[in-house]
Amino acid sequence: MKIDVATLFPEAFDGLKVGVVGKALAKGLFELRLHNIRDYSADKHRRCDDYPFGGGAGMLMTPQPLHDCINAIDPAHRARRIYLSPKGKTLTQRRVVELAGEEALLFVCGAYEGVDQRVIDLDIDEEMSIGDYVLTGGEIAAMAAINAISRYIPGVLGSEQSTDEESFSDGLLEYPQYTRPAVFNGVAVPDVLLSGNHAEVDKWRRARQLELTRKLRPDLLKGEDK
Ligand code: 4FV
Repeated sequence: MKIDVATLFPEAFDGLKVGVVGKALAKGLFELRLHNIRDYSADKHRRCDDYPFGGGAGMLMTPQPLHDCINAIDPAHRARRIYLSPKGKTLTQRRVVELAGEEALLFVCGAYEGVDQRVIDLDIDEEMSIGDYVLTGGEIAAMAAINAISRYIPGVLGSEQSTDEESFSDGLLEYPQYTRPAVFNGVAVPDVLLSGNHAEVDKWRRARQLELTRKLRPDLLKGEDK
C-alpha cells in the first residue's frame, strides 16, 4: 500500500516513525510519502492562506497550492483522496478495515479554519473525521487513521499480535485483560482466567464484553440479539 500525505507540517509525521508503524515503514511493508503543500504555492511569499470571503474568524487555506499539490501527487486520480475534517464521517474500525484494502491513499491535511470548498469539490473523494471536536490541523487525524489502517497491512503486527479479538472487531468493546502477577496490589486476576478451561474463559470474556458495551457504548448494540 502507498500512502501519500499533503500537509503544511511534514515534520508532524515523525510520530509515525516509531514503534510498530516505524518498524513496518523501515521494512517497506507500506510506503509513506509526505508532501509539503507550501512547495506548490505560486505566491511569491509562498503563502497558502487568506481571509475568508464573507468575513469570519481565522484564515482559510487557498485553493491553488492544495489543488496543485494533490494533482502533482496523484495525477491519474488512482488514490482514495481523504480530507480530514470534523464535517466528515467519523472513522470506524469497519472503515479502517475497508481502507486497508486500498492500493493507494492520499490524506489531505487542512490547517487554519479549513480549506477553500472548491478543492473539496474538485479533488476530494471523502471527508473523514476522527471525532466531534476541532483540531488546529488535520495532521493528528491523518496519523491516527494511518496508524489504525497500518495494523491491517500484512506483516505489520507480529505473530503474537492480532486484529482478530479487539475492541470493535466483533462490534463490541474488548473484554478486560490481565497479565502477571496473578495478584497485584492485593487485587487478584479473575479465577476463571487461571482455570485453563477455555470454554469457560470464552464465556466469561463474552459476558464482560456485553456488560462493558452496554455500560460504556450502548450505541454499538444496534438492537441485535447480543
Ligand atoms: C478534524 C477532526 C479537524 C479542522 C480545521 C483541521 C481541523 C483544520 N480532522 N477529524 N475532528 N480538523 O478538526 O479530522 O483544517
